Amino acid sequence: MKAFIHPASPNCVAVLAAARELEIELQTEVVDLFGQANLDPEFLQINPNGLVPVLLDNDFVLWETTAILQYLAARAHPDSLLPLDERMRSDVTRWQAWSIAHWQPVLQTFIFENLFKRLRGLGSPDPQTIAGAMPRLEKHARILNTALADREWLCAGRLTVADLAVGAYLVYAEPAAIGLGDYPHLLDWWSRLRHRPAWSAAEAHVPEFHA
Ligand SMILES: N[C@@H](CCC(=O)N[C@@H](CS)C(=O)NCC(=O)O)C(=O)O
Repeated sequence: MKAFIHPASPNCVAVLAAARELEIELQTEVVDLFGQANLDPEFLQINPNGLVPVLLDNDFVLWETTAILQYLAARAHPDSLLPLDERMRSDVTRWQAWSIAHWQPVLQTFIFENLFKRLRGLGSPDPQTIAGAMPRLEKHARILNTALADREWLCAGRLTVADLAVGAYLVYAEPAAIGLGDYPHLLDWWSRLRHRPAWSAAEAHVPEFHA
């Protein structure tokens, strides 16, 4: 299988970590997002959204990280990162959906304001945007922290693609100054996740940005 990726992409970190956890040999091709190669007509044929990651399994083209993570898991080792049990699998899907709907958008706000604006010379963070996003960050960090209070992993008593999906954007928590000190269970879980060899290897290619 092959994946179109970019090393700075949190979603790609999740996909690369999943492949390593599942011992899938994934050939990778970097799409130069900074040079807008994702908008080239050839790439738009592969993903009309012009986004990475994209997975290719022979003639099957799959975009959207949620789908890619589930596909890799189901293909490689059924009942590992994606449980077969219907309730457990739905719980995994629930956290992936929650991540897309609530968690990633609020983290993206902080990443854009506190990190990418600086990197791209777009000016200082907008205090009103940050203040407006803070209640959403607190609400969702609290939900995640509470869910993790009595367990090591989000679902099924083991690592699943839910952890990979929810963890993805935290690769930028520090350089984007996303304060998570009030959420000890969340931080313990994040530390467990990022210290797994598969995750560390996937994250190793993320450029180092400093706060
Ligand atoms: N919903 C998509 C989002 C993918 C996405 O936002 N990819 C980013 C990198 S993490 C990207 O390709 N950005 C390029 C751009 O916005 O031009 C998914 O979950 O795969």
